[in-house]
Amino acid sequence: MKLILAIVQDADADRLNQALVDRGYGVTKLASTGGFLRRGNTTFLIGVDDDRAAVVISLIRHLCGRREALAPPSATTGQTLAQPSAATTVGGATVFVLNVEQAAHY
Ligand code: 2BA
Repeated sequence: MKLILAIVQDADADRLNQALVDRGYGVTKLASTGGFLRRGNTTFLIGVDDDRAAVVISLIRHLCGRREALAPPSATTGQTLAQPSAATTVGGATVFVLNVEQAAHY
């Protein structure tokens, strides 16, 4: 068994949570804070059988990984609605995969 520890952006957390629950994975979601930027982020604890870990990691990568998105016009100073939106990088996930020695539900 593996314990996947994934630190993701708050904006991506609900989508990941729903995707995992829909697929029957057990999930714990913690409110966390990045030590460097001191901004809120979300940490997931996901315990999975070894043969399902790759699927979970792939979901995290696709739903929460760094990607390009268009910023709304109002997010750019002085930009009007007629001007094209600027592309910006959003998301980002830090993932640790740990071997679990023992797991129990009492
Ligand atoms: P990332 O490396 O993508 O890290 C995003 C968040 O993931 C981190 O938030 C932290 O909450 C967690 N994290 C990353 N590496 C970790 C680790 N080895 N152990 C435990 N948690 C870890 P922040 O600490 O606020 O960092 C935000 C971003 O600032 C980082 O993005 C990185 O691009 C940059 N950064 C972090 N530490 C830095 C440093 N010492 N010097 C320069 N840039 C740093």
